[in-house]
Amino acid sequence: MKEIVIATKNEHKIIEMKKMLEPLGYKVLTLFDFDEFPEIIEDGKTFKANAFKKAKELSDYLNKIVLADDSGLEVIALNNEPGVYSARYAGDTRNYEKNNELLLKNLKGKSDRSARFVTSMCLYHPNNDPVFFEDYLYGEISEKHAGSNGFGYDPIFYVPELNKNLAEISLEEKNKISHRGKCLLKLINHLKSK
Ligand code: ITT
Repeated sequence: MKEIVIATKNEHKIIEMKKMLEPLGYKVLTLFDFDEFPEIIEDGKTFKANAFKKAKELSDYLNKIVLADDSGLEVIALNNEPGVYSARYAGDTRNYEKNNELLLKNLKGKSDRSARFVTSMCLYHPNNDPVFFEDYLYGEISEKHAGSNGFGYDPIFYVPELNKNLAEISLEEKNKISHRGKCLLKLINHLKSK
């Protein structure tokens, strides 16, 4: 069986990514399978730099093919914040509720609420050049929370075409339109062409 290691411990991402990679016949391993591996410090200035760092460090350690994803939210009226700091916008620990509250507070009174999710992926092969993919989901930050699916900023991210917030749609629907889903599709097409 073909094997791919995804460089994450984010359980929501793992579910989203497994759902798309397993039907292609991949055995998907995650950082949970290599618990001894130390936490990777995401100190890059761009999503791409972080994705590369995560993929390279883990691949160098395991000598396996690694896929790393770095994602986040860019809000136009906040000079593209929280950006690469999306996970720790409201502080050091990953707290989705606090992050959302802070974002809504910082956007209070602003008329432009447009935003986009970004996913940058790096596929790192021990013997080949790294391959990069990127994709986006455009929308708006809503005034209020809606829905309980997904994770992170999903409850406050409004998708105009669906007239819904991301947390109101199913995982299948999210994967069809999301930054990560579309990015994975690019990756899958690349893997199929090999
Ligand atoms: P790993 O680095 O271990 O993969 P992470 O949670 O830190 O997990 P990222 O750095 O890629 O993941 O993402 C940063 C944050 O961006 C994440 O904690 C969420 O708050 C937000 N985010 C990313 N993708 C999202 C999505 O599809 N929906 C909602 N929020 C998302």
